[in-house]
Amino acid sequence: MALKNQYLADLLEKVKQRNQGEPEFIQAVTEVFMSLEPVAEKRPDLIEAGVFERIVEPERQIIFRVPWVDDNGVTQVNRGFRIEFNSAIGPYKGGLRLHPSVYLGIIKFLGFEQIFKNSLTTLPMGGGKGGSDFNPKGKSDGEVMRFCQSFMTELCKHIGPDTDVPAGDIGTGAREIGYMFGQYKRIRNEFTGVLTGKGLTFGGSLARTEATGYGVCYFTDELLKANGKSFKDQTVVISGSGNVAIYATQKATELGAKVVALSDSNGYIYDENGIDLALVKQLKEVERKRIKEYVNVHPEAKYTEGCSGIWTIPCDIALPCATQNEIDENSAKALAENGCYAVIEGANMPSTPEAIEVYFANNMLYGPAKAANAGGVAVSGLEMSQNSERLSWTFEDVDNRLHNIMKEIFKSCDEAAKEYGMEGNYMAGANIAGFLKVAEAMKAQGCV
Ligand code: NDP
Ligand code: 2IT
Repeated sequence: MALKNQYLADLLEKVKQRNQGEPEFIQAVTEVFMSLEPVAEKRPDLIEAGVFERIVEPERQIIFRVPWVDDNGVTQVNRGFRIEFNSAIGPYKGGLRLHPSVYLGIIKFLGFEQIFKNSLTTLPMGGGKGGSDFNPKGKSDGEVMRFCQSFMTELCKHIGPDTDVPAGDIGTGAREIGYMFGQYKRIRNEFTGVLTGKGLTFGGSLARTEATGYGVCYFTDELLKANGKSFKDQTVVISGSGNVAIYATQKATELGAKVVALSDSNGYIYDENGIDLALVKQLKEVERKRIKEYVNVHPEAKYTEGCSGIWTIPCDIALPCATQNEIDENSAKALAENGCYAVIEGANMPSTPEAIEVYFANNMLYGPAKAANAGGVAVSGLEMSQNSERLSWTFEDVDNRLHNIMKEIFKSCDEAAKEYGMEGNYMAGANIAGFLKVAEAMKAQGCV
């Protein structure tokens, strides 16, 4: 599909020229521009103010060396990133990804998506993202700590509670955030809410751990209800078995669905009786083991090597919660052929553009990541509020606020899609609603 709006088509060409070798970033910008065509037609003032040009260029990109010593006394060197993409509506906010596949293009796509996601949350947060090509898998706690300390030794010069507030993402959980917080506090001599996803004994928010997965299900629930359906008695396939997948499984089950599959980067399990989540939590959160260990306890379940086969399991609803581009055209076709009618994204950009075309061609319900998975960063925003007032709210209070935010996000996507003549296209709705708030702020603040 090509852009029809000449202004956006020319600008996309420039973006491609300027960001060569970063296909994930180009993919994210292309999708947003496709949705923004009617906005560009209707709002020449935003073109005049240079908003489109400015929004695709990060405000600041920080790339740094992260040296650390492994358990054998050998020096290792990783590359650290923090992309401070857009601060029009609040301090930069977004997670830190620790995964060997991390390079500039991944962090830029994530940072770009974060601008619109954070805008949709209704909270005052700009867009940022960071991380490193460090692989925490197979490392000792000591190695992870030394890496995190070295990473923060540089990062602490650039962040702060009113400037830039990182959090978790793939490979960065409570352990890593704890080590990073400790190092920030030590170097800056400040106890502040500079990171979110902190431990509950040092400023973390109740329900942050659950927030992204729960939020995905609250959003899905709204989307299903608006289309005359519900989670009740539906068969659900969820990819991944990390933070987002685990709590999406929990909430989908609470809402009456049966989750039959989970995966990791090696393979997937299929349990027709419904996933035993207590076991998955033990394997993944406590023991840091592979998902295939599940069948040792449940021999009636089946483990298959390789990730993409999970999308051939018949289901009503699919919630991709692992990583980018995990559903390609063929996987999307397999989902459609086997009766799946809704795909709602827990991971960031898990569907390729071709997969999204398959969803639309088959009239499937499609909930885009930047709306559906915004619950994590929304509760991060609530953690910042609690840190500012030096109070902590109850689980119920945070969870209720999260639920209301997810309802609001669905409403904004739905209404923006309708207003721009694309009813039911929540991808366009999310992009338009997320963009407009940031665009108005950028215009009002002048050419900065
Ligand atoms: P975790 O590190 O907790 O879990 C990631 C899961 O995805 C693991 O099961 C992992 O398997 C799998 N995975 C990661 N990379 C790949 C890959 N290249 N191929 C196949 N499987 C892979 O991360 P989260 O659950 O936090 O994040 C999952 C997704 O959700 C990401 O896209 C993230 O950006 C997004 N997200 C996270 C939020 C949060 O609050 N944590 C908020 C919003 C979005 P393995 O263990 O084998 O690597
Ligand atoms: O992709 C995301 O929204 C996150 N990884 C969460 C970011 C945050 O600041 O909580």
